[in-house]
Amino acid sequence: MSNQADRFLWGTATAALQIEGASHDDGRGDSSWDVFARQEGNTYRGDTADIACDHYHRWEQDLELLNALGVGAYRFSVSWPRVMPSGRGVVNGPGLDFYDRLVDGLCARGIVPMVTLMHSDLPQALELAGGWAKRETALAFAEYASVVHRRLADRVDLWLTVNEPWVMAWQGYGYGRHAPGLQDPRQAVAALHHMLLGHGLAVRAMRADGSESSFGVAANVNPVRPISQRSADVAAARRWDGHVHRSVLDPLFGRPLSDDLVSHYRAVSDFEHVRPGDAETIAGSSDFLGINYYRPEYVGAGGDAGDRVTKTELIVPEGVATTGMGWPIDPAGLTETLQRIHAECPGVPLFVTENGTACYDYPDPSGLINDVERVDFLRSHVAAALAAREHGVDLRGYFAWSLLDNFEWAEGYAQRFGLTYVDFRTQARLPKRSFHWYRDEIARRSVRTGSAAAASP
Ligand code: IFM
Repeated sequence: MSNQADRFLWGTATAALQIEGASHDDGRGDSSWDVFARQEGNTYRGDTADIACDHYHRWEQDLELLNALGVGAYRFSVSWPRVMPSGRGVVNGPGLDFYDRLVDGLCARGIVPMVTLMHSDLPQALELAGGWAKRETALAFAEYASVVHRRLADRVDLWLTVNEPWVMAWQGYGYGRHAPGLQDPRQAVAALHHMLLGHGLAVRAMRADGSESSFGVAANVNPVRPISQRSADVAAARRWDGHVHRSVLDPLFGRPLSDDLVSHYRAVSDFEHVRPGDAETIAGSSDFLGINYYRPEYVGAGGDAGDRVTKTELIVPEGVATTGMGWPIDPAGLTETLQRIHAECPGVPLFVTENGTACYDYPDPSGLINDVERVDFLRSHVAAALAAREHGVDLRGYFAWSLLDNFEWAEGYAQRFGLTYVDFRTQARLPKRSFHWYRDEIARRSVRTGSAAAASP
């Protein structure tokens, strides 16, 4: 990996669709999520990403927030439909210029940029042609990736191709909770394959450009726990783990899909979308891996209400503390996850590319946001990440999700993940108590530009 990636990076993360707004400015095309959110019933109270945090116009103010936070790195995503409104072919100059300015602004402040190329906002023109269920989308992704890389690679070393491919494939094409809202497991299996293929093709294209860049995927990884030691529940947990994690990590790191997984997917897919050579394109294409960690999942053998593909059911055990999203809070699960991936993918540097919590935040009469739950969450999870590092995991950085409250997909603006409170009526930014805690924590560890030694507890 490149020099920048060798240092421990404390950062924060966002995604284009969740913060930028300006959905029709300067030639941007619609993404599948813009269209999905505008359809009744798909998001909380019909919230859309049309304005979001208006970051497209307020980016300099947001860079000042990063500066005040003292982060060494910032992970953001590029909006494909802003750069290529139809997904392929014509490049939208003003769209690409925006990211050029953003990267310049980060570099001027001594903040290392980490770029994600695809964070759920597929150009709608490609979605209408079949989206990720079609192979052509993987080819188009490689073209788009190369366009962005050629423009920014002189200043950006760290590149994430796709964010949470399992979530995009299954929540989008399999379970219908995210764009494009399909409930078709067959398409979900194909979509996941094409996202991984798109990653491999994009990395190949970007490597051909010649640069110091390092490439990875940001994968959602949770510890999967059976709800009991009954053999049916233990087997269900293994199936769910295969479905959510091994389906992504095995192809990426050159392992064939395990038999148990293939037999479940065979019930819904003929695998005709897989071509000779795909496995080789996908394998060996990652210089590092991003881990998005939020919670453990408790799994039991499913009844009718559960997942039809894997015959499993997700259950939150009684008495377990949860976040605003209803997700169990478990910092030890982060240490466990990092150690697991380190063992399964030896020699692969890791980043925690997302970690955070949704709380019911509100400003008190004096304008202070006293989000003590988030401070507790971050404190315990930072310690958990560093514990993994002490146990030998090659962890290179930690990115808190998120810099700003933002558009939380189907939850709209109801769930706030930010270190900074956003008043969505006025677009005022109010740093929360957790912002100040994280700032002090970073300063205490003296890693503004990432000295690895400073990551001591
Ligand atoms: O907001 C999302 C992000 O876009 C992807 N990872 C999970 C976050 C919280 O749900």
